[in-house]
Amino acid sequence: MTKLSAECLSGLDDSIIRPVYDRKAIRQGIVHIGVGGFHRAHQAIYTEQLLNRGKSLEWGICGVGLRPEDQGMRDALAAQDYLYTLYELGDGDDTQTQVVGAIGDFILAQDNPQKLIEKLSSPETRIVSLTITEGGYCTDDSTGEFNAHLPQIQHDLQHPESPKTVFGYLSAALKLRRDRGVTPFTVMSCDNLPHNGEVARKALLTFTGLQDQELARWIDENVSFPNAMVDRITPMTSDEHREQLRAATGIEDRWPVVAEPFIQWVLEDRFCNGRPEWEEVGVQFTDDVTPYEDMKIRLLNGSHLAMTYLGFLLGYRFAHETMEDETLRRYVRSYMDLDVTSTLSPVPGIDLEEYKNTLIERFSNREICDQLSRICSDGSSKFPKFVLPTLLDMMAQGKPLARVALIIAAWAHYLRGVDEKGERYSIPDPRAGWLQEAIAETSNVVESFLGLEDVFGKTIPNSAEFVSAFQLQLERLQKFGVKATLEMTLGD
Ligand code: CS2
Repeated sequence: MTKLSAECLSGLDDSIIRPVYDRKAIRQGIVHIGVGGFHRAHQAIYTEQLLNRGKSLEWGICGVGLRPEDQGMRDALAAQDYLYTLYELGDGDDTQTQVVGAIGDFILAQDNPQKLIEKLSSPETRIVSLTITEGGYCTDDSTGEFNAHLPQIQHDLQHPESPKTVFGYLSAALKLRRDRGVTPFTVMSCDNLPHNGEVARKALLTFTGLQDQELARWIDENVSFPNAMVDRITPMTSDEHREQLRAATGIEDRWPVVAEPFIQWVLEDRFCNGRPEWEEVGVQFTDDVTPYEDMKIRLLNGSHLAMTYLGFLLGYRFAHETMEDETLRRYVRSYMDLDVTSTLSPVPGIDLEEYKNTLIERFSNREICDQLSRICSDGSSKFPKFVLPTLLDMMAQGKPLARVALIIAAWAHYLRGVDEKGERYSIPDPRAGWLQEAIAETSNVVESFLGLEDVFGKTIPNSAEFVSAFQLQLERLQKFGVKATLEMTLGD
């Protein structure tokens, strides 16, 4: 067994890809906030590929954790010279192991907020990228407005020298850059939100404007916020994954990342302070990412929600199990074909039929063991981005709503916290209490649940057609269970 470290690299098996560049010579042009599995399987890999070609040597990555929980990742990476293993698992013979060196350092904000502000202000830092989850942008889904009243935002407005949120840090660093005459960095969101760059921009400008209007104006004029579509299915790393990696390769890695072979990134080319030559390693640059992000978020992330709550209620715990269930698989495919597709504009260079076939194959990947609990998490933030835009378009088109209503009814049913096998589970959502209170209103659950305005907005609960479709599906689930409801829905 080999504990992963810089020293052990040369002794690894020849089949394992590893950094072939001098890590000490790399400068850190990118600071990435939110180093989870996804960043390490996606942006860091594109960047690593460039470094391995001897290119973009000024674009190494410094990881940042803003939350106390990020200490685990920092400690794991620090103990192994910030190296980690990407364990790529496909259903065929496309397994690949790669030790990645692109992340060269990691700052845990709570250790020293000032150090982080200085790092972000350094002229060497030219891109600040983010994976802070869909909910991390503190934006009200029903209005699109920044939620300035949140306690952590209020804290940052009152204590600009020791912030807690991403907006406090970005704002403090950009102020220093402006005052010192340093070119600002690009803010690059890599989260699954429609117009993620635009959302990041609006949040940062609103936050900053509450402190310093002139700084907000300067940011507006000088900082760029490219929109991006990002894609790679990345399960949570489990102990089984760690063990599997160890058994197959001899590498003992405290926190490897497992991912499918598929990877995609479509990115707007708007960088105010330069960027790596990512186009050389497969990133597609475009002027307008909208058709790509609509396609990806509505078809992939939306279908994930379509399969996950129903699958979990049936007692499945992994994505591939839901695809092995004929009825569920047919339901997911018909949601894609009959509901989502008509809401999409043509996507340059992409054949949607083929795209959807590939999605079903990707969801069926048995090797990565993608957890439904991961996909079920944070429903209150995911629905407004992944499913409700499709529903609103379908309502406007006068389409039948039974299939899409079932996704939402399944979520409501799942929130009771017990599956059809009688197994109890907790709800992985920061707003779990609030959601569960709404579905506990047994006298009028439809009204109380769809009345959650932060999630559903105003138009959806006011549609008599949708409300009755939702009510019917919820009643079916309660009376007849998931299987029969699916059969009835497919026959509707
Ligand atoms: C998933 C995504 O969290 C979710 O609900 O749909 O994490 C998904 O796996 C990625 O967006 C794939 O790119």
